[in-house]
Amino acid sequence: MTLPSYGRSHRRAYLAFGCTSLLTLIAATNAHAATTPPATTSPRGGTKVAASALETSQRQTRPSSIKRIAPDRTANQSDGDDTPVEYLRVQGIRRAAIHSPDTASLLKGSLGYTQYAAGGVSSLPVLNGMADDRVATIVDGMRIASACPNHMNPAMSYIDPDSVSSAEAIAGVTPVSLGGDSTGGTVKIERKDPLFAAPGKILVTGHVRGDYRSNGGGSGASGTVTVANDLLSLRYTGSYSHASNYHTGGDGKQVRSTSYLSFNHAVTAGLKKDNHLLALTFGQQDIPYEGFPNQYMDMTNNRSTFVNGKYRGEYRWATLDVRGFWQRVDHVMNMMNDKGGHSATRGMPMNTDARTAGYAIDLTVPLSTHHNIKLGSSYDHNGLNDWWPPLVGSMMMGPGTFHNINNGHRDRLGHYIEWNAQWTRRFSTQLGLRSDLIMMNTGKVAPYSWTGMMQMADIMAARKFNAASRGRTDTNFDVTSTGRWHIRDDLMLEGGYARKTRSPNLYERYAWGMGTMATRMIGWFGDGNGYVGNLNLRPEIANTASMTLTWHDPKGEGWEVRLQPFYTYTEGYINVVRLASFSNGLSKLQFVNHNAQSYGLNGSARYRLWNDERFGQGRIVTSFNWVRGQDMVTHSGLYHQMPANGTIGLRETYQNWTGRVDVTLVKKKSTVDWLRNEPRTPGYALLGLGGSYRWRKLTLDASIENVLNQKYYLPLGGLSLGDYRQTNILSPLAGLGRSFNLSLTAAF
Ligand SMILES: [Cu+2]
Repeated sequence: MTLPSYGRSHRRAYLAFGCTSLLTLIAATNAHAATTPPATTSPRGGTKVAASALETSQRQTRPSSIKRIAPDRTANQSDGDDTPVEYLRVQGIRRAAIHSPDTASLLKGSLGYTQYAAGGVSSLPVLNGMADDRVATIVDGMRIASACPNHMNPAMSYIDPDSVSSAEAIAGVTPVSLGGDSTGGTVKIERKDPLFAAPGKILVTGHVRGDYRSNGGGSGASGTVTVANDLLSLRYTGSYSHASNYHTGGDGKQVRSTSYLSFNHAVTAGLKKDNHLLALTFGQQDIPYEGFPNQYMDMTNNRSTFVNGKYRGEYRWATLDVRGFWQRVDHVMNMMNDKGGHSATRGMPMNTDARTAGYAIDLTVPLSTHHNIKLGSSYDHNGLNDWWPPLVGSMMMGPGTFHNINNGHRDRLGHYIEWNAQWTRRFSTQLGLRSDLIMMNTGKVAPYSWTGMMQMADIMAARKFNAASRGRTDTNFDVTSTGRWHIRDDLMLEGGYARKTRSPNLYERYAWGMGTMATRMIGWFGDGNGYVGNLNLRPEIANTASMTLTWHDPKGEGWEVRLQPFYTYTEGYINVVRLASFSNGLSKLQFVNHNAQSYGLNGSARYRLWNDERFGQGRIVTSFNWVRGQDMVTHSGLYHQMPANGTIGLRETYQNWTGRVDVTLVKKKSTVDWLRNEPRTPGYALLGLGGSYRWRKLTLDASIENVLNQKYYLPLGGLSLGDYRQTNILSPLAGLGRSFNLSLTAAF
């Protein structure tokens, strides 16, 4: 459901296609600035949450002041734009109202989007019930796979929210240009582009921000500074965030293994000449520790270094985007104190290192005023080693090293062609074809010992695995076809079909251990079960039909109602079968292909209540999501399906003040995946209050989360394994109790 909005001129028409976020770059190349459509133009059906309004700042040559943008919609947003601008947006700075240091939380409120709990800065995306690897997560052009058997370091954990210029989640029927090798949709996060000064001037700009959250004593700080002339730009961005364990509502119990500490640094150099822009970012992230409340392990160190380059050129006949990147991740897991701690003889060391490198080339060629073609080629190499050093004196974990993935790699070569056509002023179509070649292999593995009686299950499994042929090549084809019809001035219908394919990840194919302990170390589901890979897995193919009906105020921004039903039939959905039961009632599971279906309905509505001089502007905003998923073989519910839920919010803007009241309602989770022993969780309602005040270049935001201090359990949170270790009680993971949050931002 993602057709671009069309501008009025030819120039606009073709520029608006597809690559929305990159429009910020064109804006920076002044030759075409005058004809550039608004950067906030967003593909329909997806929801783009602009974490900042940098786009606007780039069109101005003096981006140093904080400026309020009309809260409903910016005046220059195009007719069909669907961006729900629910909070005050501040230039170049993340929305003051977002207090979470987790980038995945920027997408909250997008149609069909939820996230499931992991570490404090590492939650995982879910779109229309499709989670994690099923969602193509592209961070600043980099498609990064989690380098961990528990997916502790997913793509969005590598960028802090303050560095983000736009975050976009598009469920289901996504354009082929936005990534193959996924079935659930795309999450696209863009880093802020370099800023340049007006000719003959020097620009020095930036901001600092401080954050405090009372629950868990969370704190954070971030800052950025840019020095630029009209040709060169240099920017440094740094951030840190920290929290201790948080407490639940009600009885205020501590939720163990929820503390973390994280540091991010990035330097971006930009070069702009005429219609060409080059940006090079070098960054490093350090997470010295991060607890995972629903895993047996914690992250005891994660260090990532990356280089990411992008070039955008505007030519008479086409627009060219080229990206290249390299990333190295060194990841260490063990048990933090809540889980018993670690030393030379205690805990369980597990190491992973990954190297990712890739490129992406996109070429947009206008054929006529009403047609354009987009062509693309991309390649990612992902190399992975996963080994578990021995524990001194342990019979179970020694005397050798356990090689879980030995020199594994997963390479992806993708090509696509996308045709956009504007048939009449009110009707446009998009047709896309894509092929992805996925090549995977891994070397021979080894258990802790080839002779120990305690490791017999793993010894047998390793022998079998080493004897098997392990190289796999998948040839995947995707198709997307969508249409968008503006039936009347106040009514728009978009609809389409997509066939999307995802190949298994390295662990789904190559996790080979069969011993209880080894299998429990595998799994990114937070469910406490053990997982075994399957060399015979096929790619899963999702067929999705979806439409979006938008009924909106024909003249202005007074109101809008959107409804989005969808249906997906997945051939060979990668699900599980039970191999055995553990003594605590949890299961040893193996990945298998089963057909599955999911369907649901997303909706949102907003209405302007008042808009005048005396009372400012007041609005009511609501959203609703419902999804069901079923395994057609076992007839179990699919895992990680959020129960019906909705939000109702009230927003008030008066001069420099904004206020907000939010109620979140979540129904009890009664449809569960019994194969994975998914817990049922009761329904709940949460109240949130917040307000911001702007004074010159300062913005202060204060809010209270979970005002009534309700105790509730996260429907997608899995089991509270950090607590289990101490209490021997298996319970669902509880959510955050009341928290007073404060942030102060100063721009210069
Ligand atoms: Cu890990």
